[in-house]
Order: sequence, then C-alpha cells, then structure tokens
Amino acid sequence: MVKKNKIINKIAIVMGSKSDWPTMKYCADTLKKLKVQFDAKIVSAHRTPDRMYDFAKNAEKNYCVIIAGAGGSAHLPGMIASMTNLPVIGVPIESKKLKGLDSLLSIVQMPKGIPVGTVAIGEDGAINAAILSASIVAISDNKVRSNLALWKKRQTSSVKKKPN
Ligand code: RP5
Repeated sequence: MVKKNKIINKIAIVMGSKSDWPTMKYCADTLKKLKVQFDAKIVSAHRTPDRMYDFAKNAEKNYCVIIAGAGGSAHLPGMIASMTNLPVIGVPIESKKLKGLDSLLSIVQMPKGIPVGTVAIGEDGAINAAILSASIVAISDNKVRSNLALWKKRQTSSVKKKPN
C-alpha cells in the first residue's frame, strides 16, 4: 500500500471480543517474530458497529492488510471487507458451542464480490494469518521478505528425518 509515495507496511489485527485474544495473540506473537509492525484492537460488528465502521472506513490511511478474528456469528471480517479495498484475512475463533465451525462458515461463505481470505479455525489459523499477511508486506519490504525466508528455513530445518 502506497500513501503519498510512502509505503505503508503495518498490519491491523482486530477481533470481536477480548475473549478472542488468547487465539489472536498467536497472530500477534508471530508478527513480532517476523518483525512486522501491527496494532491490535477490539472491534465488534454487533456490539460496537460505529467503531467497526470508523475503523474500516479509515483503515487504508494506516494499514496494508487487516486480519480479523471473530467467533460464532462471525460477521466482522466480511463487514470490514465490504468497506475497504485492503485485503482482509478472516480467522475463525474456536467457539465453545460448535467448536468454531459456526465461525468458519460465517467467515468463509462470502457472497461473490466481497472476498475474505479465510484461514483455519483457532491457533493454526491465527499463526497462518500472520505469515500470509507478512508475505503480502514482503512484496514491498525487503527486510520482512528476508525475515520470512529465514523463519521458513528454520521451520524446515526443525523437522527431523526420523520420529525417534
Ligand atoms: C464474537 O462473539 C466474538 O468474536 C467472540 O468470538 C464471540 C463471543 O464474544 P464474548 O461473548 O466472549 O464477548 O463477536
């Protein structure tokens, strides 16, 4: 994202509730490891609709990617995607009652025209959302590109050839 010839390489992590933070913290921790700048905020589609509107309408001024985590009737990623041109990655939070299947289906089944890139339920999805957003930042940021390459190299070398 380029603003007045300045590249914006900051990510926004938003979540519907404080109760989503234990999952979304994996996302934040992964971005920290990759040395990608981010802000984390609580923005609820249902409980704070004005905050959501204000965030989504102004996000392009400060961010290049939005990661939105939500659980249950998880409308936050899709509603934000409807109000911005930034890429939106949706993280389905593992809900208590339906184990996150409700969150996954709410986030992934967007109508054509309003995409949300949806990752796996819970911790794995939160971590992958961070890596995916870092890949987007890496298109225009060489430092993040090399951090990401190193992180992947370390991951590969950590896989043993034998189970014992
Ligand atoms: C969603 O409702 C949030 O994203 C959260 O996953 C879920 C439950 O929220 P709390 O009742 O725990 O605040 O909006």
